[in-house]
Amino acid sequence: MSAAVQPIASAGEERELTDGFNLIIDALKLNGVKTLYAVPGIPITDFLRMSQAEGLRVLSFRHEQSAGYAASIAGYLTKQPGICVTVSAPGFLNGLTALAHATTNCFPMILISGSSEREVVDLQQGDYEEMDQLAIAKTMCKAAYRVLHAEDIGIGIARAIRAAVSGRPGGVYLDLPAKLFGQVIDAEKGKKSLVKVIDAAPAQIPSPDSIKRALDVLKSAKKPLIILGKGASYAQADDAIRTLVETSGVPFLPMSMGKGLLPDTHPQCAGAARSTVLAQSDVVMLIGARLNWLLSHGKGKAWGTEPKKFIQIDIEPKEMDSNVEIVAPVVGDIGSCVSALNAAMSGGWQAAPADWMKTVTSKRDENVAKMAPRLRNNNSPMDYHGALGVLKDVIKERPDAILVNEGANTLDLARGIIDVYQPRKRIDVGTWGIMGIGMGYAVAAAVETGKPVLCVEGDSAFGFSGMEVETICRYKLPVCIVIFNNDGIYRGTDVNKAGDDPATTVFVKGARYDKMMEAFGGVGVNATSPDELRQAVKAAMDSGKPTLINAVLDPAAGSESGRIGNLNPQSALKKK
Ligand SMILES: Cc1ncc(C[n+]2csc(CCOP(=O)(O)OP(=O)(O)O)c2C)c(N)n1
Ligand SMILES: [Mg+2]
Repeated sequence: MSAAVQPIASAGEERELTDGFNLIIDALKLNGVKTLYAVPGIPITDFLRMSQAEGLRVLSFRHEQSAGYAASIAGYLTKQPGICVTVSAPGFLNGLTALAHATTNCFPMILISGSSEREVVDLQQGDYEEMDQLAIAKTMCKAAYRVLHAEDIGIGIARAIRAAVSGRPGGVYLDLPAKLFGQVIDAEKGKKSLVKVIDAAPAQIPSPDSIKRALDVLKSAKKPLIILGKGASYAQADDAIRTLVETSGVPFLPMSMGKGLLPDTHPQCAGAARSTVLAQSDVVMLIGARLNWLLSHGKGKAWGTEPKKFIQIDIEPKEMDSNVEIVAPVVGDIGSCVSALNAAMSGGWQAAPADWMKTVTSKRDENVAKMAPRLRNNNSPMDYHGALGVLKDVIKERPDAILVNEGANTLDLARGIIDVYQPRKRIDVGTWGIMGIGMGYAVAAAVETGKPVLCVEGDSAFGFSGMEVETICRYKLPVCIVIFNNDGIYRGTDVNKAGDDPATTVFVKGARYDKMMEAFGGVGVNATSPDELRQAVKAAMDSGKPTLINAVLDPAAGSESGRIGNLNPQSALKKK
C-alpha cells in the first residue's frame, strides 16, 4: 500500500486513510502495470505526479492520440493492457481514436480519462470540459465503465483489465470523475477493496471435433496455404506455430504484422508469391487472420477461379462465416488451437504435395530476383527501391530491431521489400491503414522491449505525430526515424488547376524534417543518396541516439494511394 495514509484524530482515535489517487495507483501496481502513457492536465496532473513518485513509469506525450497509440501497441507487444491516461473532453476525444484503433486491431488497451462532475454534466450546466464521455466511448470499444466511489476502484480496474485481454482483446474505457481522486476512505477498507486479477485471459481450448475436421480438410488439399495474421503474432505461441508450419510443409503467407513469426527468408515463405498462392490454393488455413478487406474478403479476382475451402483459427466465434463459408472453424485461443493441431499431427503427417511447393518457390524466387537489381541503385534523388534496399540490409544485420512503418507507397513498398526475421518486430498502420501511429508506436516499442527502433515514415504520415520527436529526445530513446520525403501525399508533383493555392496533396518543397530533430537535441541528417542513407542509419542504430534522417526522394516517385488506388471511388463523369 502506497503512502497516502495520514493519521487523523477523530473522536479520540487515530485512523489511517487513503484516497482515490492512491487506490488507483495501488490497484494498477497490484495488477502488474508498470507504465502509463499520458498527457497531464486537470484532473489528472497530481495523479501522474504521484504515479511517478510511486515507481510507475509515466511517459508524458505532446498529444493524447500518440499516447493512445503507444498504449495500444504496448498491449500488442506484451499481452498486457497498455494504459493511456488523459484529461476530460478534448483529451479524452484525442485518446479515443487510439482506443477505437485498439479495438479494431484486437489490441488490449485501457483508456483512463478524468471527467467532469456528473451532476453538472448530466444537467448540461456547462462544466469545465463537460462531456458525457462514458456514453460516447461505449460505441467505440469493447467495454466501458465508470467508477463513482473510492471503494469501487479495485473492482473497476479489475473489470477493465479482464475485459481488455480476455477472449478477443480490445479497447476498454474507464471513466474516473474528478471527485473520485480526492475521495478519502479508511486505508484498511481501501486495501481490502483491491482486486488482483487471476488468469486475466483464460485459455480457450478448441473442441476435439473442430481439430479433427480442420486436419481432415488440410489433408485433402493439393495446394494448401497457411495465412498468418497479427492475431498469430499476438498469441506469443511462436514455437508451436513454427512447428505447425514446418510439420505441415504448407507454404505460408504472413500478413503485414504476421511477418517474422517465421522469417521472411524461410523456405516455405510465400510472401513474394502472394498473388500466385491466393489465386491457386485450394485449401486456406487462416491463423489469427480475418477475411476483411486486407484479404479481399476471401473472394473475387484476387482469389482466382480455383474453388477454396477455408479453415479458420480464431478466438472469436462470430468471426466464422463473416465473409465466406468456413468449412472448418476452430474456435479457441491461437496457442491452444495450434498446440492441439500439432498434437494431432504428431502421429505422422504427409507434407504438402512437393509440386505445389515447387510452383510457389519458383514464383517467389523469380520475383525476388527481378526485384534485386532495383534495390541496389544509388540514384539521387532516391527512389523507393534504392532507399528500401538500404533499410532491408539494416534490418538483416539487426533482426532484433523493431520496424515501425506508415505511409502509402512508403508502407506498401517497405512491407514487401524489408524482410522481417523475428516475431512482433514489424508494427504498422494495421487494419484501418491509419496515419499517425508512428511516433507513439516508436516510443512504446523502445520502452516496452528495450530494443532499437527504426521508423520508416512517409513525409505525410510522419506529420500526424511529428511533434513527438520531442518526446523521443526527452526520454533519450533509441529511435531512428527515416522520412521518405517525396514532398507530399503519394507524390509531390500535383498541380492545382485553378488559383494560386498549392495542390491538396503537396507540401513545402525540399522541407528539412531533420532540423526538427535538431531543435530538441537529437541528431538530424539530410540524406540525398542510398549511400548517405546507409551511413546515417548505421550510425544511428550503433549510437542509439534519437535520430531523424530526411531521405530526399524524387517527388515523382510513388503512385496514387500506393497499392490500394483501386479503392478510390470513380465517377463516370469527367473529372475536373
Ligand atoms: C488518419 C488518416 N488520415 C488520412 C489518411 C489518408 N492517407 C492515406 S496514406 C496518406 C499519406 C501518404 O503519404 P506519405 O505518408 O507521404 O507516403 P507516400 O505515399 O508519399 O510514400 C494519407 C493522408 C489515413 N490513412 N489515415
Ligand atoms: Mg510522401
